[in-house]
Amino acid sequence: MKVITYGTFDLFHEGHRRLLRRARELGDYLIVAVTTEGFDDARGKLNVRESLMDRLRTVQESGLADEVIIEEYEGQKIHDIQRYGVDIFAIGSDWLGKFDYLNDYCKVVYLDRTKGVSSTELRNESSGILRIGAVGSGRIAHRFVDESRYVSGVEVASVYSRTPAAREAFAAKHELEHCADSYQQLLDDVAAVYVATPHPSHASIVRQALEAGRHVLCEKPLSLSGTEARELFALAESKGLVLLEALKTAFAPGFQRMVAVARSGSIGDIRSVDATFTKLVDPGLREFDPEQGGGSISELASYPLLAVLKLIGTDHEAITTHAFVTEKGVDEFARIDLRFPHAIASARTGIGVKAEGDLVVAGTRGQLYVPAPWWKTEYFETRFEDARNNKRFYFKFDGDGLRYEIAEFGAMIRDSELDTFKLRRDESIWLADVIESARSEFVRVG
Ligand code: C2G
Repeated sequence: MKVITYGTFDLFHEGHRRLLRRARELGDYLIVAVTTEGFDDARGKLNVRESLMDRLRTVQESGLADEVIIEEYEGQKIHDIQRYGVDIFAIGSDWLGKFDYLNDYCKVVYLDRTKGVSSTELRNESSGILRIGAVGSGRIAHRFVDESRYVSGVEVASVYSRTPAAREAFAAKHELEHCADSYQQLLDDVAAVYVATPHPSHASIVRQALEAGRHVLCEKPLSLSGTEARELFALAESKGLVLLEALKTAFAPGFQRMVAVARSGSIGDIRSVDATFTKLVDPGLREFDPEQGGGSISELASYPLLAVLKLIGTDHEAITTHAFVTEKGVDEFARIDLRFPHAIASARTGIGVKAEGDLVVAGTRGQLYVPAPWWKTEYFETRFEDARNNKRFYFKFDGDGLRYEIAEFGAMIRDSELDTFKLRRDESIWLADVIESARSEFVRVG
C-alpha cells in the first residue's frame, strides 16, 4: 500500500514527526511531498522561514519517508496519485473535508492533528513557534484561527472567553491544546494574545496582557479613547512588547501598493479621499448595543480612516461628523469629514444604511479608483482625462486577509520590532483620537 502526504514542514517539529509516522503506518511505502516557495506563495501560506532545500533535508533526515518529492503547482496532487499509483492520501485534520475531491482517485484519510505541537519543544524558545492565546470566541476569533493555519511559525494554543460552554466549543472545534478557565491561566500559557472581545473591554484586557509580559494583537478599534490608546502603547514600549492593532486592510499587499501608487505622484497631488464602508447588521446584534460600544463609527470607521491617513496624513485641522442616530443613541450611518492643509477627506460608515463601498482618490492629474470591497484591495485603477492612459492593477488577497496581520505580528515579535510601517503606533493613536471625537461630537441628522 502506497501512502502520500503533503506539507511545508517548516521548523520541523513533533507534530510533523507524528503525522509522518502515522501516515507511514497506514501502508508500507510513504511518499512525502514538500511544498516549494512558489506554491506556498500561490496558496497564500505566509512567513515560511526555511528554504525548500532545508525543509527537504529535514524531512529526509527524519527517516520516515521512503521517497521525498516536491509540490509545486495546484492540481499536482491528482497527478501524483495517478503517476505514483498511490492508494492512500493522508493529511492532518486541520484540512478536514478540504481534500475529499481526491476520493475519486484514492482513499483519503484525515489524521488527528497534534494539539499544540510539542509542549517540550515549545517551551524551548528556540523552536521559533509563537504560541498565541485567543481572547473571545466570536465570529472573528473563529476566522482568526482558520487563517493562522496559513502562517508558518504561529500556533493558536488556547482560548479564553467568559462563557465556559462557548470557549469549550471553540477549543474543541479548532482542536486547540488548551481551553483556559481564567484569563490569567491563558496568559500563563502563551507568549502572545489575540484580543477579539467587545470594544469597550479591549483596553483592560490588553493592559493585563502587557503587564503579564505578553505581546498583543488587538482587534480594531484598539480603543474608543485616544488617551487610553496612548497609555497602552506607552506601556507596551516600556515593557519591550509588541502591541499591534488588528486592522487587516493595513497589512494587505494590494492596499499597500495602492497607497504607494497614489502617493508617488501618478495622479498628481492628492486633493480628496472618499472612502465608504457599510455593512447592514441585524438591529438585535451587538453592533447596535450602546453598552457594547455599538455604532457604525466604532464598528467600521477604522477602515476608511486608515485609507485617509495613509493617502493624506494625520495632520488634519478640523473634523465635522454628521450622524443618523437610533433611539438608543447608536449611530447607524455617519459621515466624518476631515480638513487637511492641502486636502479634504470623507469617511462614511453604515450599519443601518447601505451605500456603495468604494474608495475614490482625487488628484490634480487624475484619480485613483478602488471598487468595493476596496478594503480587500484586489484591484484598482488610475484614471485620467485621456482614458488611453488609464491603468489597471490586480492583486491577490488570500482568504479572509487576517493571515497578513498575523504574519506581520509574528515577524515583529521574531525580529523584536515594536513598530511597523504598515500600521504605526502613532497611526493607531490617531485612529483612536478621530473615532473618539467623531463619536462624541456630531451633528445629528433626522
Ligand atoms: N500537522 C500536524 N500537527 C501539527 C502541525 C501540523 O499533524 N501540530 C500536520 C498538518 O496537518 C499537515 C502536515 O503536518 O498534514 C504538514 O503541515 P504544514 O507543514 O503546516 O503544511 P500544510 O500547510 O498543512 O500543507 O499541499 C500542502 C498541504 O496541503 C498542506
